[in-house]
Amino acid sequence: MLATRRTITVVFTALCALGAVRIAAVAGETTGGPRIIDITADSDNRFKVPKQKEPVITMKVNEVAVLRITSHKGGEWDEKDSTIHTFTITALKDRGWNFRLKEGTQKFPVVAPAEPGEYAVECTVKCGKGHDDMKMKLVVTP
Ligand SMILES: [Cu+2]
Repeated sequence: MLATRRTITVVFTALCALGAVRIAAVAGETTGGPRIIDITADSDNRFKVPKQKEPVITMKVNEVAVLRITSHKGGEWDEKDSTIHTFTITALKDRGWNFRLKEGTQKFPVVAPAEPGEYAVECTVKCGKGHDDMKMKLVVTP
């Protein structure tokens, strides 16, 4: 009888611990974790950022964030791997800032550079009319 009660207590404690872990995990998704930055690479061959007249994103030096880029086909795309646009910062290419975009939404973890300043973003896939002007800016603040 005593043994049974102890077993029940152990099982109950274990279930409580599992519950606590799950709650922590859910809370982490909503409050913790890196900031998500939304960008659209649109079918009119322009970058768009919500609430921005000109497409600009701002990060702090060394900030870790996730770019969530939603892309739509323009008039042309790269037939080889069906890349429809790219999000490319030439100055930061060797640090991973060069993403080949496919139709739909993709997430890319990024780290802002240590040097504050303005960085030009461009699309390097010939995506049709407007391609030459398919540009936006990353502003890195101290
Ligand atoms: Cu383009």
